[in-house]
Amino acid sequence: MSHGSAARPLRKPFEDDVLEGLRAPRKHLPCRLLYDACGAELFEQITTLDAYYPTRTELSLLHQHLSQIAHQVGPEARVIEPGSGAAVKTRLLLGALDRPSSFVPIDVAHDQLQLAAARLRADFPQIEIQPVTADYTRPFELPVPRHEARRTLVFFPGSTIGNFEPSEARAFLELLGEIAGPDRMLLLGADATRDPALLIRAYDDEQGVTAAFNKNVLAHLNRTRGATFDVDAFVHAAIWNPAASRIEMHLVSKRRQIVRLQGATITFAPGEPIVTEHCYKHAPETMRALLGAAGWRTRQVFASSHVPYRLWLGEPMSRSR
Ligand code: AVI
Repeated sequence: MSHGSAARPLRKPFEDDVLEGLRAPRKHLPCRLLYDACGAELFEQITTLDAYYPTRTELSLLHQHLSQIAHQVGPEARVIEPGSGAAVKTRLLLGALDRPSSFVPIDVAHDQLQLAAARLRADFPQIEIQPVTADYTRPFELPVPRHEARRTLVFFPGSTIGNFEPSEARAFLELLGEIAGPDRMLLLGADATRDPALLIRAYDDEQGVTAAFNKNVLAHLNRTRGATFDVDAFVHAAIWNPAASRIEMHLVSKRRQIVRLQGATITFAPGEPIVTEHCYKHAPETMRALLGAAGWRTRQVFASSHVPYRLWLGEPMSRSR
């Protein structure tokens, strides 16, 4: 049984990249800053919005295809989920699989993770629930399970793979393969939508929830690092970049202003943006190639008939069928 650890961080240490990003010619912040407790709550709200199609599309795909997925995964699998959050979709998965042996939710938000784990233990008493508090892009250890599993299924839903830069995405998928061991499978959600109107509606919703989610980054830096951002002096913008096939989340400075952070002074020109997140939209051929480069063969793809959102079921390159 493999219970490996991620040996190398995919992203820079937290301290390095905040100031470095704000001093760069194209100002940017690491997207993980979006997900403090307040940001995580706002993101949960986003997932319930009518305009934010990925969550409901993925849920409907899971409902439609879970029995087939469960059949392919087989009995007594261990499931690991990086960035599990409230683990809503996992419940569906665990309920559909044939006697899963254990579930390893991995998340930085310790309290939310423990709460989700307690709820899962109550609802699935026969499954060993082994939460791991960790930033899954950094080195972490997988716990040793009580019972040997027949296979490890990595569950990475929500199109979170789109928030990785392409080289990071490849390294991350490769790492998941190493951690999960030779008898592994992957169930991944990915979005390929390229319709600007649909995208802008989803990433700049009328209710302003995404705007609040984005602006929370500045409040977060004020709270945790003594930064002096005037949050109301920035506006949220979602920009579709067709050449890079990504939505870019921007915070645009309304005026010339100076912000202090960790002894440094950052100057903003009127209209100057800070890029806070990239949301890549992977065309199917791009995703297939990305998975292949990371050592995963595509075993099956489940596509929505409404929007170009897909669930990808992967297996090791070398596995014979
Ligand atoms: C978490 N992630 C998959 C979301 C996305 O769609 O890329 C983050 C998000 N950003 C703005 N809205 C949602």
